[in-house]
Amino acid sequence: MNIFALSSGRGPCGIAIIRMSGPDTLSICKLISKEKKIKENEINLCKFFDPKNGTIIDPEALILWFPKPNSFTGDDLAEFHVHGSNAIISYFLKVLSSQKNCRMAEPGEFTKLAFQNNKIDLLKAESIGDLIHSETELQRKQAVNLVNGHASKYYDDLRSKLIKSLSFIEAKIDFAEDDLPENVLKEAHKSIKSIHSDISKIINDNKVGEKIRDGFRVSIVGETNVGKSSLLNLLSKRDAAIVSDEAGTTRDVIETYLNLDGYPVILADTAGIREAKNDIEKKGISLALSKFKEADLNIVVIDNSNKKISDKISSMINKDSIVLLNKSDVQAKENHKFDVDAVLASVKDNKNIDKLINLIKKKLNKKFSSNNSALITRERHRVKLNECLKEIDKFLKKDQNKDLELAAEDLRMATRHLGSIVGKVDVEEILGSIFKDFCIGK
Ligand SMILES: Nc1nc2c(ncn2[C@@H]2O[C@H](COP(=O)(O)OP(=O)(O)OP(=O)(O)O)[C@@H](O)[C@H]2O)c(=O)[nH]1
Ligand SMILES: [Mg+2]
Repeated sequence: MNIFALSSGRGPCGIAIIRMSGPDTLSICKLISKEKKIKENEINLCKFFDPKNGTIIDPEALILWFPKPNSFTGDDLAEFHVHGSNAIISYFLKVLSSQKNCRMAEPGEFTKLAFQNNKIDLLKAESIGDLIHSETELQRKQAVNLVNGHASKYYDDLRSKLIKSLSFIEAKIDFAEDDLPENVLKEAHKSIKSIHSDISKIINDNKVGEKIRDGFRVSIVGETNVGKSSLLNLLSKRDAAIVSDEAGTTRDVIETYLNLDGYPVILADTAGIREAKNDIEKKGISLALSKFKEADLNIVVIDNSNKKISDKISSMINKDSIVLLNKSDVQAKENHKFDVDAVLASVKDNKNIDKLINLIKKKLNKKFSSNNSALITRERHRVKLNECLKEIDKFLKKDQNKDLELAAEDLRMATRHLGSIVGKVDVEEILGSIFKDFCIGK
């Protein structure tokens, strides 16, 4: 079967790229271009025709032809660069779909083929997906690291170490005592313990990899009328929330996804904290408090012209919060001091908001910095690492003198779990879930 898809965005655009992979790629290239010879790994300037009636589809186009196995998918592959009008794209796709054994690719199918043909491992396949979907600089950097295979190498090395220890233990089972050096088991144990500690470190990383992929949770909290919704609107550059001088305007949680100077952030505006007068207000305040609790960082907004800060608000100021002393454009009645990070600003005049953004970035950076060479970017990796740890724990608890064979089985399981992160085993079950999020043409 041959697959094809529009790999670039929809038109109209300068150039559209249509990709095709499969055994008949070259013959189809020749058929639609009427070229007798297509140079491999080179750019071929050509025209494209409808083979049914000779109509010119595009008078000036390109074919990039990559014979297998040195192509992205590992199968024969071609890229057709055509002018990016919707009419040309539709005509071109229609011609391809009318060829024998040709069908539209499913989302991520080119990458899936690359994986099945051993061109890339699972981590790389996932990271290509992340790279395509990256919206902020931090996400792009993380995906580039993964595409470059740093994490794959780290997991592969850990797995090799585990297999080596396992082979010592199997040798101990298979051979008589005297044939093996005395401390073989001890060494294996030591190595397994160090693997255990390495994996634990990766797991206890504050979920930084997943946060970068999905967004850091930042909540805006404070009393009513202090300018919380105004801040959300300013940061998100749109009127996402209603702003008014009526106290208690915002009753629900309003969330927006932002690229905050390279940082992916899910910003939540919340109802003002106050004595609730009715059930709806009560509910709104309780939602605000739960957003406060689940946030990675809170911006506690205080009206600079207010005299007193309530106990409830004071209790919300902690190491995971930044105080935004808002309305610096009006006269302050009190000189508020805080022992956490604070910015005196005016949302109305957009004054010192850059300072606030820098502080948000600094705090997120500090809280989520990690020295690990492998960052967990998906729940799937976390689940596998936890399962691997569980098996190692089981192994370490067993009496090596009595249960060596059972202990070896624990290690075998641990190796499998670790291997399945990069895709060495148990592949089929996880394939579907990974590639379904891809776009068609990748
Ligand atoms: N002078 C001044 N007024 C501001 C500033 N920021 C917001 N305001 C005004 O303060 C009032 C309340 O603003 P909102 O953004 O609705 O405040 P809020 O905290 O969301 O209020 P609730 O939703 O009721 O909790 C509005 O009239 C805003 O225009 C500021 O920096 N300076
Ligand atoms: Mg509001």
